[in-house]
Amino acid sequence: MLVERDHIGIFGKMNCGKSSIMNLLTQQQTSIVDPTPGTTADTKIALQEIHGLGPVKLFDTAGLDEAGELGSKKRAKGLSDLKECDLVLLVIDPDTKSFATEREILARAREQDKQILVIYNLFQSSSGQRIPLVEESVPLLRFHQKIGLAAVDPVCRQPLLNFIVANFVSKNCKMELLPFVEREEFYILNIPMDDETPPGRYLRPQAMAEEYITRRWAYPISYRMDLGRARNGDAAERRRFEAFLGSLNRRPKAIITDSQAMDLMHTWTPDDVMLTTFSIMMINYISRGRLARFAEGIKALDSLRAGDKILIAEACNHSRIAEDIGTVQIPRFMKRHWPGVVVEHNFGREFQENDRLSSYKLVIHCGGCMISAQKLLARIRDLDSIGVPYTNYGIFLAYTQGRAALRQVLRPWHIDYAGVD
Ligand SMILES: Nc1nc2c(ncn2[C@@H]2O[C@H](COP(=O)(O)OP(=O)(O)OP(=O)(O)O)[C@@H](O)[C@H]2O)c(=O)[nH]1
Ligand code: SF4
Ligand SMILES: [Mg+2]
Repeated sequence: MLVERDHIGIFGKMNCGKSSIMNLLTQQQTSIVDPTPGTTADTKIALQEIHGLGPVKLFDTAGLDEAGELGSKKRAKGLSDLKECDLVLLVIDPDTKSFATEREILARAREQDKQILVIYNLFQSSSGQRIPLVEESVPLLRFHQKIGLAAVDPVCRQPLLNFIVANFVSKNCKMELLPFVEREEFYILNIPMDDETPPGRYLRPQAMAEEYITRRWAYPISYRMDLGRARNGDAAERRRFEAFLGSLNRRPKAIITDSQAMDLMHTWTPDDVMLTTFSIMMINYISRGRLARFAEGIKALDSLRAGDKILIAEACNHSRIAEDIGTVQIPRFMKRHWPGVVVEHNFGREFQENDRLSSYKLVIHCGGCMISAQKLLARIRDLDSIGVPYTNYGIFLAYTQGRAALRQVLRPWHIDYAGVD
């Protein structure tokens, strides 16, 4: 497997201790450390192997608050480096007065869906007491994990490394799209097509599943279900499916279905064949293996009361079709089962700026088929930090078919859904 270097950038004001953090991480005098503000001019780069993370490229940047012409050149360089980073280490000296620079770094890094960890550099042991005041002045800081340490003290190296390893999701964390796939076994991809299905290509999750299964020397078989006929109770449509299964000389290991066909597939799938959905596969993949958290989130539905609010969040502004999941199917289901619950929507990027996030009892996130892991993880981190549960469309659509259906689609992932019956 190609191992990519994670880019870790150290950002902050002049003299907050960025270069000291660089030297702490590299265990040598990589950068010049000096009390003169603006000591680091050009970004200093170090290539390093971090135990538990693998190879990383460290960027020690100039303070972004320097005035004057040289200052603005340093700033432009720093901001361009920020774009390249996977992880932003925001170094803060809590004893300083203004936090405009920190506010700006945070806003830009969040805007770019960067992972962010906050390092309070405690010049004196009492400086830690000021952290709540800093957080009051820059409320977005509360969304990010933090550590307090003294950058010039070598004993702080291990706690800092532990902190980074525990909180940073590396690009190199190996993710299997369908971990249950076995060599030389059959896997059925159930792809209902309708008039709006674009010709010429499969949707991204379908194409990814097909490629993944093939690459593992297993056999993907596409099946086109006629949803309309099947829902109208046309017995011939079910017989066609059974005949198709019967024509294989052995049982398929699993069926991966479009979530929209869950109402049929959860009863049509034989007991000895596993069932899951493309949407569940994708959310697990893009969230870097956090499917269990999304499955856990759906339980919040069980304790909803009239007046509670839930948020339907979609990551992009895709064109909406008549039976759109977010605007039609979920609100209709909610109205039927929880008539007093308020359903709100959040489309596009502004989710990150939604300052009412903590008022929701549950966030139902879209399939996430078109967004990056960074973007989804940024959203998840925000919700985790304020304790708001979340689930996604795939899990929700399985849930609407009953708890047995939900258990069925989670089983291939070894998630034992023990919902309240
Ligand atoms: N006592 C104490 N001094 C520190 C600590 N961290 C940094 N310093 C001192 O603060 C000064 C600035 O540290 P640097 O690491 O150079 O800070 P910087 O953020 O890289 O500064 P610029 O490159 O100028 O932006 C140096 O004199 C360091 O020795 C700390 O935790 N405790
Ligand atoms: S499910 Fe995919 S297309 Fe729909 S809003 Fe989310 S990312 Fe966009
Ligand atoms: Mg420096």
